[in-house]
Amino acid sequence: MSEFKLTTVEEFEAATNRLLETGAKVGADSWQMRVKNQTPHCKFGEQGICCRICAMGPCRITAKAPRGICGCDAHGIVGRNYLKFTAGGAATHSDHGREICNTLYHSKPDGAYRVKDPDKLIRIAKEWGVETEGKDIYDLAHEVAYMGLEEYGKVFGYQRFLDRMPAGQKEKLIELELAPRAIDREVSSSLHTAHMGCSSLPEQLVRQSLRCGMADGWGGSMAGTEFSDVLFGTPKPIETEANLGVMKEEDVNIVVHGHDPSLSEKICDWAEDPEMIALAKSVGAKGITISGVCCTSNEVAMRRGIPMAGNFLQQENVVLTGACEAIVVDVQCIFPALGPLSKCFHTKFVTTSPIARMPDSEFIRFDAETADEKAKAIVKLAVENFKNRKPELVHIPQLKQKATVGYSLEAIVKVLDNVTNSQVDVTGTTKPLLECVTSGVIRGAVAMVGCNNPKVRPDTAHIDLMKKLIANDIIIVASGCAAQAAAKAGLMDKRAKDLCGAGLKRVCELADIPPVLHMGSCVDISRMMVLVAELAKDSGLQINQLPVVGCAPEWMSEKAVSIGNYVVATGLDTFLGVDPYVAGSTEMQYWLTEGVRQWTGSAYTVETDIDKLVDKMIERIEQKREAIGI
Ligand code: BF8
Ligand code: SF4
Repeated sequence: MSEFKLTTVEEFEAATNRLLETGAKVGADSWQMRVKNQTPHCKFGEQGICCRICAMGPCRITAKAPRGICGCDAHGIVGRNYLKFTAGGAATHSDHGREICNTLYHSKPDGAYRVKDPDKLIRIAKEWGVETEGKDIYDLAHEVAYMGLEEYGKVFGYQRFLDRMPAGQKEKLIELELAPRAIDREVSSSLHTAHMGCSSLPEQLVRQSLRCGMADGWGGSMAGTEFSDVLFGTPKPIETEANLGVMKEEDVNIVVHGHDPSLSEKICDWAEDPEMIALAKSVGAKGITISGVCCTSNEVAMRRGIPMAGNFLQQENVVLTGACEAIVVDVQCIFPALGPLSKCFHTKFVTTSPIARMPDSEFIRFDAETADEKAKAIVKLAVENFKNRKPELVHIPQLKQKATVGYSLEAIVKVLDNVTNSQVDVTGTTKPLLECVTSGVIRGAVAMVGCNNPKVRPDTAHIDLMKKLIANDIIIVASGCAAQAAAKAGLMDKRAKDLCGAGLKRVCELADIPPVLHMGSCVDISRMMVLVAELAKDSGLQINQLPVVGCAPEWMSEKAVSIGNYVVATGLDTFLGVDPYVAGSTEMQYWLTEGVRQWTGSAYTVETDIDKLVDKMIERIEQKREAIGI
């Protein structure tokens, strides 16, 4: 086995720079150039103090003009902007979850979508009080999927998944008006609260932001995760590779990008079809390689071992290799830049959802009923495009790392069962993990999530933070583009255990795991919520007492703010490396970083100095340990 070495950010950047040279040859635009054009950013927007929610404005707050025309002050404007930002994110994740419920509702024994994990379906059905005895698995799937869809518009009551919380927490959230009702209601109610002439009181704007986030985390995202597992299988540890070097010059390269596994799973199925492989050979390729970008990549990596070409700010790079026959997208985090960029190469930019239509793309509408036919057509289109490659533009940076991915909650519980020598039958609980934490072998855990953002040197914050945390015996569960940063660096290679402190290294050896556990895509942060709920139940503590924190050092999207709100509302302190446009209001800063603690026992910390951010996290974890006497 070759010697193990992490890939550095400098190596990532050298590879990108080489690709940008190709881009320059063909006159391609890049995000690096657009950042320069957009900098410096508008100060009003940056501080959140520009309001244009009614046509008397736009109003901008300055020392001379401390109120908008309606009299709203900076705190109200920043707060309303923050709530609208949250609503955008919660709507987006939740609509993804709704699509998955819809796909499950259309599953058939002989159809494009089948139930791959019937045990999980039965577990959820029982949890929801559905009779399962003697029922056909597809009848059950349709019944549970329908109930899942009803969670979006239920007339009364709260999200069903809240019953997974430790005793008393749901009731407390109801009392505080933080428990999410119907998912769509929380999104609508947020837009109503933030409408002209409604709330301008920071306390209420923050309260509704948390509640709306909770509708995402314990509603839409959780449905997305759970029913994706039912349809496509609950992830188990699986080997894969990460970074642009996973693309193969001799193959037809199809890159899947976006979020909903309903599309990417079908593209993967058809890329394995003998007829398609024969077609690829007939056009001069050796075969077909699928790789992924962003969360859809996480989805297919953890269920099928499909390699990860990269994360958010690497999406243009896959086209710049000159070896991408098609980049196939569904929804979210897709740069409209991919349209014009693809036109500089032979790449087909295929959009598939009416939710995400873009200029300069080929639109092939994808849906559950015609999934196979459409996926086959897309794969065929890519294969036939191989002959249009311009060999002089082809350059695939030879950077990649091995990664073990697929640590669903179920998988984590299973692998950690091997760690303790406890005589008690602990199978199926988080007790082995708790024993590692209480004994101090592991000091705590960090949920590392989120995106890339040009405001932070891409991937540096993720990688530097993770290295320091694991060296301090803090285990990491990662999702989204944070997970891909770790995989590209090599932190999901089991050999990265040598970078850990002695305690975590021992756990990694005994359980045969890497120190950074890939827990999936961004909707899968709901897996992390169930994990902490289980840890709390098994330890007899509240979630907010656990030595666990959340961190999004390079976040950029509305979804990330929605996530942050539900992670805080669930009880975990959350550390951000990018300010969520609240610098313009001391009151909003107070509510997010201190005020919410009276409700949830947790709050945000915003720190753009990454060294300080990691030290603050470690300090918080140690404080939590001390408070519970471990
Ligand atoms: O949902 S981490 S850049 S890909 S928003 Fe987007 Fe951010 Fe990546 Fe997935 Ni999540
Ligand atoms: Fe200006 Fe008030 Fe209208 Fe906002 S709601 S644009 S602050 S008048």
